[in-house]
Amino acid sequence: MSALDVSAFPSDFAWGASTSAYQIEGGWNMDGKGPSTWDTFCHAKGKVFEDQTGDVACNSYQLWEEDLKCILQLGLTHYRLSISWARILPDGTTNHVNLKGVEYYNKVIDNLIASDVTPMVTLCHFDLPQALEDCGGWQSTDIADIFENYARFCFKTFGDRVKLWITVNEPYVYAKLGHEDGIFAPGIKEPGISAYLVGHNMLRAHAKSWHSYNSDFRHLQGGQVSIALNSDWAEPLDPGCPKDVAATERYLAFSLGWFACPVFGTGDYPESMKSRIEARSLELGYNQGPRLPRFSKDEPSPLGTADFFALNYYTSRKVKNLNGARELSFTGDEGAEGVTDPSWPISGIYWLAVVPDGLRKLLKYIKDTYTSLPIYITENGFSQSGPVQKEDDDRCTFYQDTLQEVGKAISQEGVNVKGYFAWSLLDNFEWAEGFRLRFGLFHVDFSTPELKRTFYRSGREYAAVISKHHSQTKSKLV
Ligand code: PNW
Repeated sequence: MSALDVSAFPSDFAWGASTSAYQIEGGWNMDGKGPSTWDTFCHAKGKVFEDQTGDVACNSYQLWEEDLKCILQLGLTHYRLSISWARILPDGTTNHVNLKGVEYYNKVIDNLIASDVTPMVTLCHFDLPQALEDCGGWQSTDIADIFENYARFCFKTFGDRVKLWITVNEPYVYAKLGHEDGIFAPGIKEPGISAYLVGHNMLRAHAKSWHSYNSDFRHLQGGQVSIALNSDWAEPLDPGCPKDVAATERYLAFSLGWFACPVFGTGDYPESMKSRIEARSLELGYNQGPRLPRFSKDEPSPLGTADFFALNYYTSRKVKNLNGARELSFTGDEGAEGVTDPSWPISGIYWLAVVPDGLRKLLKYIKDTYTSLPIYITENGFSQSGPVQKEDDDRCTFYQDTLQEVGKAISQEGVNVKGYFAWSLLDNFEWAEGFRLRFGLFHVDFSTPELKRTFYRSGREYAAVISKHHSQTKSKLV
């Protein structure tokens, strides 16, 4: 990454790395933690690669000090972590607080701040308390108020020190992979129905929490709250084919637009989503009410409920029109299929085509379509599978090319990018793929109980980028 021109990045640019609780913490039943949907999902056989689990993962619950060393070696200005909801509220409600869990996050947050690292904290990164799943989980209307209570508890407990909050991570992924495809926890397969309901309740939960923060905490704490949205960049497979062009618009509407339009656009779902889903319900004779729920006038609107845009970007797609699906399904409603371009290298896993300039295009699209608010890239990364390569030149090239595109988005497209968080600080439990995919800037040796962390070359080079930017900024000040 030494060739990277860092002059495009503003002096207060946030250089970060991200993790999530279930993927790194382990200690799945330690010190009073309640189980989450991912504990349940992994303990059922046949769901995850080789039936691996996050029971121990990187054991960050006990080895936090080792993670902190990694953060300091990288010279990060920011670190994004998530709170395990069931670690602090074992049954998901504030009826019972697990003080040991609260102590753990107090230690993490205090250590970060003492080291001059700004924490960004996600409240729910896929791991819903199982007790809440047992009452309908994200499909239940009540979840929005329960989440709001949890969010208020976190604002009250940690908000004196945490100033950057993400309510929900990637509602698209948890809704679609968890309730349409059934390949993520909670493993529900109800195509064309549940994902829309789950997404809706996540938006309601997010909006209520933002409003709570805005009215009761902002004046005291002065922080910011957002929701992390994942999106591919998409272009028509055949730009000369109007059907592919329209399918591409739908592809973006059904992923980014699903959540960005209510929060940053019109306050409602994208028109194409509403009309397609309604038309297909009619066509397929579905008459049990609207599949895409409507926002109630009696609740706070989702519009404007974000203080910055949080984007998780991994890959891009060429999109072609898809028609004729005769069964209810999200993809049938979407009427679009994303494919990879043969010229794009694949990183570790089939879906992860490496397309750095897609990030620049997506950033510009967000600015032009949704908002001029600052954007944090809250996740972006490159995975390895197969034999470990500590000298991970491919990943180094990936980060250099991607950061170059972020720099161009700032200097050439005028996008207000405030920060970049690499996924991930450490190799960790990559959901249904288990430990076979490695996204870390630090390698973790999962074969020994010490779970030793050691630098990948990409980690060392990322540290050099941060320090180069830092010294350039300092010399400008002199
Ligand atoms: C994101 N897919 O999830 C998550 O926020 C991280 O927890 C995760 O480790 C990271 O991306 C890398 O995968 C995704 O299958 C998980 O398309 C799976 C998919 C997309 C995003």
